[in-house]
Parts: sequence; C-alpha cells; structure tokens
Amino acid sequence: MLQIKLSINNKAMNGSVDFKTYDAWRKPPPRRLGSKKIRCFLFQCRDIPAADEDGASDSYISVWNPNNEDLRTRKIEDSVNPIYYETIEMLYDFADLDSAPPVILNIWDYDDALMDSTDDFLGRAVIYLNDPKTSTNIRDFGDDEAKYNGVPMPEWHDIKFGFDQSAPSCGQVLCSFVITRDDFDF
Ligand SMILES: [Ca+2]
Ligand SMILES: [Ca+2]
Repeated sequence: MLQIKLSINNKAMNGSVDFKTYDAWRKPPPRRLGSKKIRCFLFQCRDIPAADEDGASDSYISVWNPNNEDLRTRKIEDSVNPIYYETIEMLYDFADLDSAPPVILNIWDYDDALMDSTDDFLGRAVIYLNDPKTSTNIRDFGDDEAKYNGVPMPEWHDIKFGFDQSAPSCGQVLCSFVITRDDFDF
C-alpha cells in the first residue's frame, strides 16, 4: 500500500512549508495489515463423502484466498482417503494470529463435465491459525531459511458441510502451515 499526500503552496507568498505543522501530516497513516505468505501443507483426507456412484470421490482441495486465485491440489481419483502431499502458497493480510481470518479448505469431487456438469462440494475445513490445534511454524531459531523451510507436524482438522461448527464432521484433513513475510521465497 502506498499513500501519497499532495498540497500546493504559494512559496513566494507563504515561504517554504513545514509540513509537520499540518494536522494531516502529523497523524500517522492508518496501521496497515501485515502482508504475509502462508504455505499450506496438505497431506491427506480421510473418510470424506463418496460423491460418485462407484462409492468414492475424485477429490481435490481448493484453498480460499483473498486474491481469488484458483489454488487447488491435483485430484486423487476413486478414493475417500485421498493422499495429496502438496503445498500451496498464498498471500494473506493480517496483523497477528489472533485476528487472522481462518484458512478455508474446500474439498470437491471432480466430475467429468461431459457426464455431470459441475463438481460436487464435499465439505470444508475452517482452520483458525491461533487455534492451539493448528500446526504452524515450529522453529523459532536460526535464520529465515531455517525457520521457514521446515515442515510443521500436521494435525487432523474436521471437515464440515456448512459453516455450523457444531454439525457432525464429514471427514478430516491432515495439514499444517508455515507463515512468513510476503516476499519470502521457499
Ligand atoms: Ca460426482
Ligand atoms: Ca467424480
């Protein structure tokens, strides 16, 4: 975010300007949210719904992100216990873990467009980064390379069909996260 303030002053009449005497310049700019990068380690799901007649699903995980990018794993065919072992990276703005919006993993069953026009929604995991159950950066020592290139031990998170967190789960997803500054290259 770049903030620019412009003002015009008649130097001959008023002399040079001390901008600090103007209120607008005395006030600090609004605190910007921290732009972060989140690397999602998506290991596997278990016991997800079977959305196809063969009793399984061709599932993939798509990660909601503020930039509306299509961030998804490849699909694993014919399984209700799919193994992905993929990482997905995204930019996320938040000041600290307590106020961070949750990471939302949507799980879909891929369907061939010729047979069945749209993919079936299987459920979503809503994962709060400040939840002690959520596995994020574990190492707090060494340089950035050492800190951010580790793989935090993953944890299972419930998949629910809606946003009602008291509803029974329809499977679980095994995942962990690394949070870095936005310009870090893994
Ligand atoms: Ca289907
Ligand atoms: Ca399918």
